[in-house]
Amino acid sequence: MSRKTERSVQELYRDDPERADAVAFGRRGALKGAALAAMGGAVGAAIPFGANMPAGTLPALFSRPAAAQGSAPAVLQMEGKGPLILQGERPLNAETPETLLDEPVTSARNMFIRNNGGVPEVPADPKAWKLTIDGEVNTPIEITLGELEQRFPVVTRQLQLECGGNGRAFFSPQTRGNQWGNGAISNGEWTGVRLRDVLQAAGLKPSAVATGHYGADPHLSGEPGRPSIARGMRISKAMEEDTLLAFRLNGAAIPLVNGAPLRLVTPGWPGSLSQKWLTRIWVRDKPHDGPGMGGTSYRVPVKPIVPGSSNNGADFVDLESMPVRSILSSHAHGARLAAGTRSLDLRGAAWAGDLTVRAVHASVDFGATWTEMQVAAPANAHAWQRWTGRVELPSDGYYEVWYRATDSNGRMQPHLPANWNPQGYGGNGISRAAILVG
Ligand SMILES: Nc1nc2c(c(=O)[nH]1)N[C@H]1C(S)=C(S)[C@@H](COP(=O)(O)O)O[C@H]1N2
Ligand SMILES: [Mo]
Repeated sequence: MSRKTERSVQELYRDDPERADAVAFGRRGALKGAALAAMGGAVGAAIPFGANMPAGTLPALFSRPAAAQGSAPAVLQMEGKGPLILQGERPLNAETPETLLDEPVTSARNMFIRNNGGVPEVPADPKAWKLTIDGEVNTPIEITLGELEQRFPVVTRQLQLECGGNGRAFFSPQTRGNQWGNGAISNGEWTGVRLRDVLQAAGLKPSAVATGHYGADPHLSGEPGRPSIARGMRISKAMEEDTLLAFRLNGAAIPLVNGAPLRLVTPGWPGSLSQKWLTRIWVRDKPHDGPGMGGTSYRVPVKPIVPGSSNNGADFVDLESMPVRSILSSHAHGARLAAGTRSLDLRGAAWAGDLTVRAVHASVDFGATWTEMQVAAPANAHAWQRWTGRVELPSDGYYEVWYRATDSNGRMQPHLPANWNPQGYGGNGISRAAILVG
């Protein structure tokens, strides 16, 4: 069928889902007869499990964020970086396509980039980079990177680093910010010292309840000394053994855009707590109040609010441990496979903030039946988990691979992102990848 028809189905769903439903499905219910043929025409293939297609849901082929679609995504061109999806140039933001996250340990070149301001100059002597720890401590510390490495035990861990807005593009209505698909996630192997050890060396006062983080990146306004972002966390997270002051990634220097020469890695919590180009940790006697704190920033409603409504976030809470999510890295969304393909060997990763992943399931029949995948143990706490599994296909045609993970508390990714909030945090609905066979 023509491009025009594809566009009109897509547009109709976007503009008037009720009417689109009525057109595609007749009355609410399963796709049948002429309507099924029309939908098949729109996706360009027969739909073997079309009878299971849920009313009111745009086919995945049309519903992925524009940035993640095969059509014409802007691609990052940067030395040392792979073909990431460019989300914006000022500040620079780039997302990793799910298929580039097929590596068990994310390479530096495929690590997403999320900047709120500019990128600092390359330091002439990284070892001389200075970090200050002050505030509610007995002995404020000013220490160089070289001294940090000498003085404290050095550890290496695989750690998930996920933007608090990962999955934002799937919220409806649309929310403010980078329209990330599922690719604002990395699982690098970080080397550094534990923040805990350094805080203990400074000696926390009983009044120490939170941290505040500062980096050397210039604010886009050019105003000297104005932080582009300065977030902080409760002290218990700062004292966790996987919260690192990191100075190496995958055994090599950290790329400048990813925070060299020194950054926080606060795994499992919003990536904004992993301050790059780290210069100062201010230990606070109350929750930190820098840019990126309070209001609707990195905060989610306690009681659901009306999607699309405005809210000052006064009754919201900070998003802390990230919710369970999965990615499919073996097959690109929109992939076309050879006629006669009758099974798919699927592969991906899943993670769940401070928790672990208990199960991953995949469906190729619009959720009527689910196949349990094999989920590997994490390399260490706070590393993501790889999953693999096979699904069978009865014939050529249009399929959607739906994939969803369940965390160690038994919470499963919801059908659609829930708890809508104005800046689109914590959305972790089930993902759907369109696959065409033949
Ligand atoms: N100094 C500084 N640190 C920062 C940011 C920033 O803009 N400036 N962005 C944060 C956000 S929102 C995220 S998601 C992570 C992204 O880390 P990455 O760019 O290395 O992937 O860095 C965090 N640390
Ligand atoms: Mo982020």
